Amino acid sequence: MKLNFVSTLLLCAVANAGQFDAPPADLPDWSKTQQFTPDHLVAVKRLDALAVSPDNKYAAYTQWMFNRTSNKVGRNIRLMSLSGDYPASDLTTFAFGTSDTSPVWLDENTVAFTAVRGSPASNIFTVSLTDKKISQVSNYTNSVSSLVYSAAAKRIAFISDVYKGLGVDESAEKAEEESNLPYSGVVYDHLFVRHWDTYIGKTRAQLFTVPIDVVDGKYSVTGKPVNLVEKYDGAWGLEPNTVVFSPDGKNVAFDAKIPGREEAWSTKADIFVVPSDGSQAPVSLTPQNPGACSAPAYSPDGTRLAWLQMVTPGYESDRNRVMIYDTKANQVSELDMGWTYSPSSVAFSQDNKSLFHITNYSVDDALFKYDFDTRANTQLTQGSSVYMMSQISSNNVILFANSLSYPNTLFNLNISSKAMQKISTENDALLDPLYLSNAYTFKFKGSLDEDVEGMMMYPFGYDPTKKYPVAFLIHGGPQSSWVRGWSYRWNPNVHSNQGFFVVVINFHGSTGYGQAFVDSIARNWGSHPYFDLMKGLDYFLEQACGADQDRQVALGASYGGYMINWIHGHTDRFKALVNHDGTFSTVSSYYSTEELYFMEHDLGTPWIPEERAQMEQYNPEHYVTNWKTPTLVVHSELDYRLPITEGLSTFTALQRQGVPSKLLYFPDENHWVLQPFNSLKWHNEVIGWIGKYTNTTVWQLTL
Ligand SMILES: *[C@@H]1O[C@H](CO)[C@@H](O)[C@H](O)[C@H]1NC(C)=O
Ligand SMILES: *[C@@H]1O[C@H](CO)[C@@H](O)[C@H](O)[C@H]1NC(C)=O
Ligand SMILES: *[C@@H]1O[C@H](CO)[C@@H](O)[C@H](O)[C@H]1NC(C)=O
Ligand SMILES: *[C@@H]1O[C@H](CO)[C@@H](O)[C@H](O)[C@H]1NC(C)=O
Ligand SMILES: *[C@@H]1O[C@H](CO)[C@@H](O)[C@H](O)[C@H]1NC(C)=O
Ligand SMILES: CC(=O)N[C@H]1CO[C@H](CO)[C@@H](O)[C@@H]1O
Repeated sequence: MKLNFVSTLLLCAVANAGQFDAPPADLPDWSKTQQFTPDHLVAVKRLDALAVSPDNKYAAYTQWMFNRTSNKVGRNIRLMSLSGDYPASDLTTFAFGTSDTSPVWLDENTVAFTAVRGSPASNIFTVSLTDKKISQVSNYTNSVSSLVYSAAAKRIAFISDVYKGLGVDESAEKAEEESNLPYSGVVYDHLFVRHWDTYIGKTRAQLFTVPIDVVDGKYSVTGKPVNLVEKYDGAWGLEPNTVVFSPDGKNVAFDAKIPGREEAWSTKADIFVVPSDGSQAPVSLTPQNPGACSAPAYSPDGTRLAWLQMVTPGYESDRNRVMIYDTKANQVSELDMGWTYSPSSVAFSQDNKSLFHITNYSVDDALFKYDFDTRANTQLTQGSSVYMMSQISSNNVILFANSLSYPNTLFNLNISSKAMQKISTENDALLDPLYLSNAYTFKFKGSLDEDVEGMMMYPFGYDPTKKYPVAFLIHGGPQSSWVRGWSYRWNPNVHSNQGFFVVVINFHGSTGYGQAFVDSIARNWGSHPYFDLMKGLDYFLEQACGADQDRQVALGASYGGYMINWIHGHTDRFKALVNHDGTFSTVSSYYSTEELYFMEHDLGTPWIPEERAQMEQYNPEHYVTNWKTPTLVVHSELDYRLPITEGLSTFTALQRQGVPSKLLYFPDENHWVLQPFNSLKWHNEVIGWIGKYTNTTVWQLTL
């Protein structure tokens, strides 16, 4: 049976009267604008890891680059002066094949970072601002990462993968012994067997601190690393995530998932505090909370520790409440910000009087400032996704933001005027001449008679007298959102630049519209979202006479790939489909995925009869006999979230029924295609597929 409740025989409003007919004033002069292609996408310099100096005069950050000729990547550390014209230069020399990362300031003249640089593993190095001299500080044989420094503690914290009861170097020795065993079999007695893209071995990413001081004029480690979580009295293997020192340096706070037999179906993650010298076991501040806690942050005066807390057991997309712990009174209270949105990170202001937070809000990941006294919650940024921030003065914040039209870029935000001054320029020469739209938003009545938001982009060279094909992109998650943010994987501007209208819909389940909207997708994967998607696309077509209704294609990954299979069983409106790492069967994917809590919350547990019925109700596998639309399937071997068999099953159903189809397989990618050349290949096949079925000439990979 087909649920063809959405008409595909729509007519656009009277020509040139629709909301999306007249070219908006901010479209470029096409004769002076070039196409943004996947070649540009992989050439973008990726900026990350912002660290501001203790005197707020400099910012250090990492820069990643790809050399297409040698197929190599590299990463170095850049330095920007925050006074004057924001000049930036290399702090460590860039070289393809090397990676300097995790910059932290030890003092006003010294940045520590991790690198290999000829040492036996990834180690701690320093670079001096005055002479750019690089010194090796640690010489461990086991890699360290994620540096955090406290001048008050004179300790540097890092993460290293170690065996139970073994230290950093001892773990490298043990790993060497294990790799020389004459057999390869590994025994498991509980889940996880694998996670994301890795089989679980015998090591865990544990948190260490090591004393560090200036000896004979240079920074040296002055003791042995101490494992801060070794004394934890629960199941072995606590893996700290966000790590922060208390301002007095005495303690370290971190969030960590509770390890043990229930790991695969529990989301419980606690906030812990531990002495920074490891002299006592970590203590949980959230022992009774069954959900996930994250993102701890101390106030500069050390009187409070804030974090984010979900309360529903097993629900990874529950609302993040902001919790405030009074460190003296030893009391926790929830900060009621008067809404049901879900911040993803928090930071106290320098004067301890407000809390900055980054929150999905409509189509942005926006920076907000909550004032404790007035209880005002002020949105400071718009049109972008804020990624990292650091307050440098009472009225200024340095932040990384990205949007649909620019990748991660540094800005100086004036808090009172909310003006954002762009201060990094690494990608200007590459991107300035190109068509990069920040999209146009629209709203329509979707499922449950509620407002649903979407975004659209105009095709490159848009001429209102012509017709263009439509690329309909469907987000994954499903509890995430299309935002005005940059992506190296699903970048809508790639499609608009190939001559497509691009349409995206934040269907029920999307974040950024309050918690009830997020919650509504559970056990409803094929209903509200499908209705919203079809309704939103129809709305767009009514408003855009230039959109060719006979040349619509739909693409999606993960849940978006589930939805492609679901769409395929329920409508023939699309000329072609692209399913990347999508669910084939809600039942088989339960048994093969790693994070069972997600499946159990969203779809149910297959051996509980009424939940099985819900899983079956929205199982795309039931509708494969309806499949007729040419479909490209993309799946990767290291995808343990939705394993390769889901993609192979989809391809089997297509091939066995004679539906035009192709499989693009990556042996060395996970749920995401990350390697730049694989990204180029991905784009070649994906754009080639939708180009072929819409009679559109598109970009092709050239070697
Ligand atoms: C990229 O790699 C090629 C081949 O190894 C080399 O000739 C070229 O100089 C490299 N480009 C840069 C910018 O380093
Ligand atoms: C680091 O240790 C290696 C042996 O693992 C040694 O060969 C090397 O000289 C040491 N480097 C430094 C800078 O201490
Ligand atoms: C906030 O805390 C820091 C660190 O203790 C302190 O230097 C500063 O004076 C405090 N500011 C206010 C306004 O209390
Ligand atoms: C920030 O904005 C305010 C209000 O518009 C203005 O008075 C002030 O000069 C600005 N500060 C900076 C550093 O630009
Ligand atoms: C495909 O497009 C070309 C020009 O772009 C046109 O000449 C041709 O008729 C089109 N073919 C179909 C089947 O629409
Ligand atoms: C686009 C998007 O979904 N951004 C963020 C929304 O918030 C969650 C956490 O609540 C983040 O994980 C997402 O990256």
